[in-house]
Amino acid sequence: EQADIGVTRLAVMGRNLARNFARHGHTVALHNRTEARTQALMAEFGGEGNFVPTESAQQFVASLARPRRLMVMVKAGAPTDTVIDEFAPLLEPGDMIVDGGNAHFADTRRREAALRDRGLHFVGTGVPGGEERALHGPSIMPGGSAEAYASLGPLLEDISAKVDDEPCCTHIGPDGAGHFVKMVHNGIEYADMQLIAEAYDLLRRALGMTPARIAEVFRTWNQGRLESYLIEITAEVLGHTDAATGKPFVDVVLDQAEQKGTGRWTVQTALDLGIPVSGIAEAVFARSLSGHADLRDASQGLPGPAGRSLGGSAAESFTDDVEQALYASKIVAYAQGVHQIQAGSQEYGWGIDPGAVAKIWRGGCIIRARFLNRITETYSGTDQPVTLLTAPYFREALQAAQDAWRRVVSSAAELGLPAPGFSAALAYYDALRSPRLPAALIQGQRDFFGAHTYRRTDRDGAFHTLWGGDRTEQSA
Ligand code: NBP
Repeated sequence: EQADIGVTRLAVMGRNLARNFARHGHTVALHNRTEARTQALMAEFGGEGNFVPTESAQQFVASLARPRRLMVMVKAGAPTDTVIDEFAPLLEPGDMIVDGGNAHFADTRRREAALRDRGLHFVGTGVPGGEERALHGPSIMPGGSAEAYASLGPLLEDISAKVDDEPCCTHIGPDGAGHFVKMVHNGIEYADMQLIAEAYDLLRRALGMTPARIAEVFRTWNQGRLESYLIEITAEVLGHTDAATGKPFVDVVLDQAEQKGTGRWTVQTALDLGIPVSGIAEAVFARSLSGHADLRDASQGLPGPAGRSLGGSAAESFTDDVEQALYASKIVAYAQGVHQIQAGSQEYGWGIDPGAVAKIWRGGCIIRARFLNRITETYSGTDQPVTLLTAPYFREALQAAQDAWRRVVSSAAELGLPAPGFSAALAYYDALRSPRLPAALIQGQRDFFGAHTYRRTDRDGAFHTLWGGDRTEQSA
């Protein structure tokens, strides 16, 4: 029997995606460099569906129905090129290689162009959520040609998460579009996690609440508009007690956050595109700051308003205020992420629909949330806002939240508690609202020291003032 699709490299992700295809009735060819993994999968899960185990690249390729659909689940980076180089010579025009690893979109663009020259399709596909989602239905973000999606899409949609019976998989756009969107998804995930962590820290240190009590607060929030996977698991983590010590789990974990790099890529790419993703950037920096043990140790003696906490009426309403600040800051993080997706789409001619992206993020990924429906709604009409912030639903939410949001940011500053995510989000919001920005002064400074020229509000053209002379203005 010829297989509908093949999966090569059967580590946790490849193995679970292969099982997911098989559970949906597809015949799946299996291949791995070390054959023991193929045998282990067959021994343990061979009964779940139709598998075609193979022992060599040639046998693997021969087992696939044409046009061949070959999914590569390899460690991102050089190994992906190694595996592509292994298979491309064995394939024929019209065949497809799907890379479901965490590739950088620029690598995906390069690989797609190289394989297109050989008549092959290359589909760089974002697959978030880890091994559990790979088995039970991830959100899937494929990039590549429309022709490739026509053949592959139905299989990917089959194995994707479903929300309201709709697949969390859509054709994102050509070449690197899928991996770009997956990258920004991860950047938003960083921001979302940082904002939640700040909310926890403020409740703990400003109000003196215990982790168990804060877990209850998060459980309550998860019944409302903040309902999301990350809020849900936050309550689980905060409610967990360390078996060895009997202490709250969160108190025995070393407070140095790690990262694999997709958040960093999001910010690096945003810098290249000139897109202000300050909320996402603060989240990446907050992780790196946490890891600088030497810097933090050396700073322990620095003065601050030590030991103060909120009291009286401010304390009573603070929990609700933090919920508002969290929601408002989250809206800003998503607005920034959507802006970056739009900028990437424009730069590379991808034609990405942000509403369709938000829709497939509603299930099968880490940032899945009730809230995403609102983003889909925003971009489904013809009247698309320049920024998510001015869409009616979000505008109203920000209007309702802003007083509380400001109280939280000022309380944090007064108490000496870091809230970089909340603060950066509020500064972004206020900067966008400002009719005039001090950027005018910066232009003046640049013209003063470097004759960099400036534009005027009242006339077209570029101008330079003779700062060192009689300060007359010249047309540049
Ligand atoms: P890994 O990324 O750990 O490795 C997958 C396979 O890569 C291994 O089984 C190995 O195949 C192969 N490989 C390595 Br390692 N070095 C190689 C090389 N130099 N040449 C050829 N093959 C090589 O597995 P994974 O955790 O299943 O992740 C697969 C992809 O999915 C990665 O890109 C990852 O970033 C992405 N991803 C992972 C998760 C997650 O939670 N794990 C979540 C989302 C995305 P072998 O067995 O034949 O040696």
